[in-house]
Amino acid sequence: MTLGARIMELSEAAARHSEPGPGVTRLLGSPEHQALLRDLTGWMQTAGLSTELDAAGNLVGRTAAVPGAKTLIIGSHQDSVRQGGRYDGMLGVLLPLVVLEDLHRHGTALPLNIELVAFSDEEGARFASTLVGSSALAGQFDASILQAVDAQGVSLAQALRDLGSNPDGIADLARNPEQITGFLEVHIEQGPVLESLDLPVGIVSAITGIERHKVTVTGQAGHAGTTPMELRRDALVAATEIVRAVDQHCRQNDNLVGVVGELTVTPNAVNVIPSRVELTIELRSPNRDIRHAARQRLFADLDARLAATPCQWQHDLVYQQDEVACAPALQQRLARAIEAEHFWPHTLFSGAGHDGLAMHHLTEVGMLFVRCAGGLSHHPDEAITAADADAAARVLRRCLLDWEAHTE
Ligand code: HGY
Ligand code: MN
Ligand code: MN
Repeated sequence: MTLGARIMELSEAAARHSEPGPGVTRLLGSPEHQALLRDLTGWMQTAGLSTELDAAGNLVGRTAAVPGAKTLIIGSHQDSVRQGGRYDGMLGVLLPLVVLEDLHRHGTALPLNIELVAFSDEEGARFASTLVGSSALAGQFDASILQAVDAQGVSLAQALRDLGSNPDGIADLARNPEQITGFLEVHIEQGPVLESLDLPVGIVSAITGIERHKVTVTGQAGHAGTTPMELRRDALVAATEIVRAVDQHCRQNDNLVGVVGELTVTPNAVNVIPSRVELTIELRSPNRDIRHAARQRLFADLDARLAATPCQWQHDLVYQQDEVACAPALQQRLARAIEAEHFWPHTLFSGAGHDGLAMHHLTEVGMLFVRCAGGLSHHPDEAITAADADAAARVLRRCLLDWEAHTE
């Protein structure tokens, strides 16, 4: 079986651990997540790795210790968005796993220690969290988010305990930077560039900066039949000003993208004037100064627009992370391996966020992108080919085998 075929086989098996419905929905601490952990532990052990479920819900697979050698962390996230695809995250766990399994089967020892990490939660789809597992390893974990609760009132701490992790130990997970030589993540591109260039893989130059705001628009509920139009304080009508403004500001700026991704109407009844709308604004840019200036302009515009309505609005910045440049040394390692496997080493920007946004606080970050069909992601139809999975696996294997040869 080729490396690519094995990767597709495991991806298929992992994708079954999902809530019912289109695509893959596997949220932190869920029964689906618990079931995946059982399979993943077995697959890692088959690949010759010793396994450990850590206090933050990360599953860590370690190669046999090489005395005196540093550790390269390789990994990506186990969790998904709601009704997402099967490769976002999991490809970055299963592809390296298959490469290590192949090296183990051939009795090939590497000149450095490898930690294969399946991070517990990168998407933050269940709690107002993100990068939970990677921020723990990077010593950046904010313990206050353990109190965050999901829609059913279950806390993040409880979700970790449901996994079999003890969140009390998260602070001890921070790795010693002296012992880490880098962090490599393999991930689907989630965009159209590699497909447009007919390339199976690419090298990431930088990961986008991101900020997220929670917004509440307040109006007044009322009878949808008897309340005169001119007396209404319709929170949803006011909220549409926000949705439209975010889209307009981002369309006018080549270095800015944004979305209102979540929107909840209260009381959400066919014959009641909406009294309250809760929504999220997310802005992304390769440059923090551009993003900050854009935020200022947008929020000034929104103040004016909402002042012209009979409703009030408030907003809270709940998350921000500046862009992260990938390390030139790791980019060069990937480029040499790509050329050694007879592909063109194209470098591209990541508009998606990744665990490297946390891991860069610990060590140098490098990313290898894999072509995905139509650039589609966060969608049930997310797809890659076995041939591209095989190409990326050969590039990663080459990069690891040549590691010593290029250590300055
Ligand atoms: O939002 C992102 O870019 C990533 O999928 N968490
Ligand atoms: Mn994602
Ligand atoms: Mn991802």
